[in-house]
Amino acid sequence: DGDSPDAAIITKTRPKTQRPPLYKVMLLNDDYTPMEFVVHVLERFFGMNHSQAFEIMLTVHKKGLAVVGVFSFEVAETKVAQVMDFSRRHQHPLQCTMEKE
Ligand code: TYC
Repeated sequence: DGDSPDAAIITKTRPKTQRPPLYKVMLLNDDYTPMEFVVHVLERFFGMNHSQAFEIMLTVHKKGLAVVGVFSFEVAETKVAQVMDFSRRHQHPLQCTMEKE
């Protein structure tokens, strides 16, 4: 009789896409690690070319820290361990940490 509106109810769902959490890997500044060593670390473990690596190293030097890459948990953890191990073996105090994005 016209008193129940028959407008279609939109029930289409938009399932939440599950993305794995990402982790920022950061390098911290210190007063002792040589600039060239940091540049080398960025080239070796983060696949940067020399000028990218130099630029990021200077950002860390001036700002105190910088994000050097964003990775899955496992990859981030490996990068941090590699940088920490490499720095320690060369007796530099360079610190590398990760943080959930
Ligand atoms: N501050 C260091 C120096 O003057 C250079 C440096 C840059 C150290 C970046 C650590 O993550 C770092 N020799």
